[in-house]
Amino acid sequence: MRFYDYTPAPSPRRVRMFLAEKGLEIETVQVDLAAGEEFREPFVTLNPRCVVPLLELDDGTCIGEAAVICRYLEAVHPEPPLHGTTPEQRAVIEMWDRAMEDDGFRAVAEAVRNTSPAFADRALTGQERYPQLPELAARGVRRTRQFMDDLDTRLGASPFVAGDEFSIADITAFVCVGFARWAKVKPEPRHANLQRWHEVIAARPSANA
Ligand SMILES: N[C@@H](CCC(=O)N[C@@H](CS)C(=O)NCC(=O)O)C(=O)O
Repeated sequence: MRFYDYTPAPSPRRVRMFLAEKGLEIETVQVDLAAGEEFREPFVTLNPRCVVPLLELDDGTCIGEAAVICRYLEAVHPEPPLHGTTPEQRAVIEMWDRAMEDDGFRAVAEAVRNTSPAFADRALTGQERYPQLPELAARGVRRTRQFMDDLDTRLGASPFVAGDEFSIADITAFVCVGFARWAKVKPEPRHANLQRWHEVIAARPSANA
């Protein structure tokens, strides 16, 4: 099994945190996104969508998408469970994990990719060139602020994102809060619930992954 990573990028960090929580160490290959290696061989053949993370299994099967890679790793290494153990827990955790990705990751990406000179004409991932749209950047910042507000509200009702236990949804949310700094959005002092939760997650060894 081989993990294709790029240390500064947020999406593979979700997988790194997940691996650390599971106590797993696997062969890791850095794909230098700053140098455009995602568009070149050998990576482009492994993943024509040109994004990391990617997990290559021993039989050559390639699995993309951070959430799906984590789901696979959970299936082959169930302990400790990070996706719940009962059908109800699994559904609730999956629901929150998707919400963190849709409302958080996509919002920050919308802001960053439509602003940063590093993404000029690359407002979306992949080989097709898309121009940056300033209105989308502004909307992304607004959505990211809303994400922080909603996360704070949720964490006022629940110790962890998906309930009483730490789960994959906390990993996704935690990495997203860090990613939001790229859009110059940070938790505000008024986000007391979010701040409390953030300190708890940051104290876990996996937070350094
Ligand atoms: N939905 C994908 C997103 C993957 C993604 O956007 N990865 C970024 C790094 S965070 C990437 O590889 N970008 C390459 C590029 O911008 O060309 C996932 O969750 O894995």
